[in-house]
Amino acid sequence: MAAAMTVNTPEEQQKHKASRGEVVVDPFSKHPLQNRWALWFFKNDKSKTWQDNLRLVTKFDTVEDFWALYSHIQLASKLTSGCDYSLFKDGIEPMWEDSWNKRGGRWLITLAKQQRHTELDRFWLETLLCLIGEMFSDYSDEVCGAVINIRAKGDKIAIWTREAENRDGVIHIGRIYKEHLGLSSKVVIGYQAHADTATKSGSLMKNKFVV
Ligand code: MGP
Repeated sequence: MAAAMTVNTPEEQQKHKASRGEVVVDPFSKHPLQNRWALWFFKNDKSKTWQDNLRLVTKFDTVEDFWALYSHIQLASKLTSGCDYSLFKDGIEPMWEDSWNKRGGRWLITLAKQQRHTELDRFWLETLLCLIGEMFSDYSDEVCGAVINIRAKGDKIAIWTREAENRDGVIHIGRIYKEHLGLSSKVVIGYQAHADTATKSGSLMKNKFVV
């Protein structure tokens, strides 16, 4: 007669090893991110208000769930014009009106039309990794999120920070961001306060800072 077999779950096996003082590396555990993030999608339907066109897709807080999501959704370059993705810290809505954004602004990367096929997806992935990897050291708390706008006139990517008057923080974030994108020192990027963006038309936009 066959002996009765004890089938332990992986969790039970880990506990048993730990109780014997063995070092346990849990192959099933995911790697937590410092923050939980929410991905939003905007699709331009002119019959609706701007806010009604904005939809929460999902939230994640581990490295593995980030990659699962990233590989599941359309690349930004494949979206139709008028669409946006936004990635914001959980609890912050991707709009100027949110209390975390209203005194803030954005480092804006404006792309030429042809860069959609050469740089856009790389820049956006790099932006996402800067956010979830908390790449801005002491100033990572200043970061609210990032937005990519797919537009026929030229795509845009921006990192939104919460306090446009925090000069040191804003400049630090801008410098590190530019470095991660691999932009040459000849390329100048500008930071604009949301309060100005919300009230002025594109060509009159004034940069508060540049790096
Ligand atoms: P946009 O989508 O940020 O850029 O803003 P786009 O389409 O390139 O247009 P441009 O004006 O920068 O050339 C387009 C419009 O969407 C704005 O003029 C607002 O009417 C609206 N909008 C954009 N944002 C980010 C917000 C927001 O945070 N709150 C509200 N209420 N409206 C917004």
